[in-house]
Amino acid sequence: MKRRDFLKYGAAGLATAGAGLSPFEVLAQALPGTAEIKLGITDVETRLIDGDKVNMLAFRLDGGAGALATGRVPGPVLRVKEGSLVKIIVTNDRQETHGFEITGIPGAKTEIAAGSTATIAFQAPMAGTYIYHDGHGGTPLYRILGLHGILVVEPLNGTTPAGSRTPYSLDKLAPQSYAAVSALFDALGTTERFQGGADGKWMPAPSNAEASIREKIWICAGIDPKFNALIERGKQIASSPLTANVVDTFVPRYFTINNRSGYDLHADYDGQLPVIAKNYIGEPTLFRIVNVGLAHHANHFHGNHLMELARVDLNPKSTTYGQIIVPDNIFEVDTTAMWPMQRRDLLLPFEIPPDIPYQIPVSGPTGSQFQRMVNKQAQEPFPLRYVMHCHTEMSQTAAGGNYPQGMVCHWEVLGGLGGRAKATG
Ligand SMILES: [Cu+2]
Repeated sequence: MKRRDFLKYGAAGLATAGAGLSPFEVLAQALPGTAEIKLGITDVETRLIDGDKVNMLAFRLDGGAGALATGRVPGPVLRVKEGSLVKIIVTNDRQETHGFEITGIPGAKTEIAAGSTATIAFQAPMAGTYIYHDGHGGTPLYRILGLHGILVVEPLNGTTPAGSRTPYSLDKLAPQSYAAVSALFDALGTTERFQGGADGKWMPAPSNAEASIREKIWICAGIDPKFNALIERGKQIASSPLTANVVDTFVPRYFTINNRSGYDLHADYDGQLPVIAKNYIGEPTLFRIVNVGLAHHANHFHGNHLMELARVDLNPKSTTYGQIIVPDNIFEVDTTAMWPMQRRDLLLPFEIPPDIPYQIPVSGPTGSQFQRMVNKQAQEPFPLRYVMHCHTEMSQTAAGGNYPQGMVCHWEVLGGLGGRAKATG
């Protein structure tokens, strides 16, 4: 780490630096853990939904496998523990200067000259969802060309007194938010609405995985090919009237989630960041959704309401501007507003969809009752597929107007309550 970077990071509380130890090592000794991540900035070719190909800028992960090693849009999902010391080393393979910063973590920002390497170090803040991206020159140019990804900060103490896992450090939340989050996650698996017992609890993704069946990452964006045409391998992106005024000249013709549109989202292939949630009733699933594009989106999930767990305060006049807000009143929503650079965590409960009729009398915990979608007793054939589409109508299109090929996909109920045990047992 450059000394300059360390000073930028802030040396408060580090006055006791021991002889022979770098500031990084001293800080590392005082924290619960360290993480060192090596990224590269490169370019890749991407095939769009209509078969057209465009060049994109991409992050690659040193030590990653497959597409992550050579470069992928979005960049690798990085997972670190709250409070740990994180060191990110970025090598710029390109011919122009790039930047690297993490939205929501002040000071986590650097510049990387063509062909060189730079490092940022920071203490991982409050658990939640963060965006890393290239905001070089204060424009979104390189971000929309592909240089974006998610940093997930995992909680140090995310377990409620009753033993339910949550995505947040409960002791860092205000008392009302603590109560609301614990009440929801404790209710999972234990009530008539949220059934499933121990299997009905939320489970975080493993720390060494980008995502999991119970934790999805969705990165919303848009592509305007006239900007992608500026990228040539081995050549510098030249300044032009286009690059000088990105926001006014960017006209998205493709709308993407994890860099794919429409039909290309119906299944996940090797090397892609998974999109589609496929679970059984009683298997709540967390969605970390961000918008790195320049258009507003309003993602609507059919079939279940989602519990809105966290968002970023985007009001510049607010005292909590830029911070993650875990509300003290968790709203149920079916459509979630995603302004540019918004980040939201939402829980899709995988509860019995309300459009499935009550039919089968069973004896339940409170005596005889009607229960729907018990495994193998469903009134509907599985899998049930429910639409997810963006209510900003324009963004359901791709290739300049093909509907429905933009920000449109689905989520899937594989089977009824207890179905996974039966399917695997
Ligand atoms: Cu809708």
